[in-house]
Amino acid sequence: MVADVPESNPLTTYHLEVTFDQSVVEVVSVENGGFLQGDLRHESSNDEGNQTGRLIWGAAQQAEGGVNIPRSGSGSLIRITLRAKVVGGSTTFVIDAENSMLVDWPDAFELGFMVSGNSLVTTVGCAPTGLELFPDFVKENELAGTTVGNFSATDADAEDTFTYSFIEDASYADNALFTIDGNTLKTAVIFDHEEDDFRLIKVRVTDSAGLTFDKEFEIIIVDINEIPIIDPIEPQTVVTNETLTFTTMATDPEGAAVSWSLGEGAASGASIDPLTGAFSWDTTGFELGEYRFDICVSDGVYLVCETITVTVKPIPDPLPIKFYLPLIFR
Ligand SMILES: [Ca+2]
Ligand SMILES: [Ca+2]
Ligand SMILES: [Ca+2]
Ligand SMILES: [Ca+2]
Repeated sequence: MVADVPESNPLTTYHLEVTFDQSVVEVVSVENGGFLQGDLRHESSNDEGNQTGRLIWGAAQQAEGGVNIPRSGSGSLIRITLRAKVVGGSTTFVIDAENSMLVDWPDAFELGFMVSGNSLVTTVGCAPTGLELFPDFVKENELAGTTVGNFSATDADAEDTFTYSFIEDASYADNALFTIDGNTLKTAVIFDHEEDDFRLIKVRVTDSAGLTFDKEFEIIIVDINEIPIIDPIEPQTVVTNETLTFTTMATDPEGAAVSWSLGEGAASGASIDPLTGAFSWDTTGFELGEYRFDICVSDGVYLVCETITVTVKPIPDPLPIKFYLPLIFR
């Protein structure tokens, strides 16, 4: 509200009582407009005004010791910041002409308050201004349908409800790897951290009035230590009294260095190089037959074993000597 004060009757202080419909708007703050440089005296708080629909405020421009400093000219007396409580409502700020007054102390005088702009306030919905997801990560290897986190919107309209949806699917192919259930983001596939350590989605929040806010999210795919994978080992055959050798291979999904060992019950004389996976077994003194070995590999956390069979077979017979005799026909 502005004051327009004549030179002949300058202003020292004012008292303002104004009513509004507290079901339509609420008062966020009331500040000195600056025309009077003094203490803004409020006789009711914002909260009280919001409950009763009546604000009672005033200000006085005085020097130390209460000496009046009247001011003439024009300027803003008070700045009231409002927030809509309903969308599409309206209320008029009505100044109580009987109780409100402008004062050049000690003589009160009547002077009309003027409202800058329109004292009729109409409310409109505000678009959402923020969109958050918490948490925003999910572990790899979790089943499809696992909850990632919940969306929440920032919106000045206290009563609004929100819907969340994927947008720009063509540019955000990873949208298809998730679903939105209410305000919850869920997985639609099993993720592999080693394939991609994050996924990019774009989401829109739409408020009750159809106003929107869009935001891109990086969903972190959290690494889980997975077991090393041993390359398939074929069943082995060795001639008795000879030494069997072969080399095993394994890969760890995290790329960890692996170490090899033989499980319990391995035949004596058998060994495997912890670093290279080179297996060796001297079968001297062992009977013919089938032997089993557990070939094990560790990534430092998980130990994985594969059972292989080794057949010790006899020394093959020497090749038969063949004679070729001429056939004589008589
Ligand atoms: Ca809104
Ligand atoms: Ca993986
Ligand atoms: Ca992993
Ligand atoms: Ca691993």
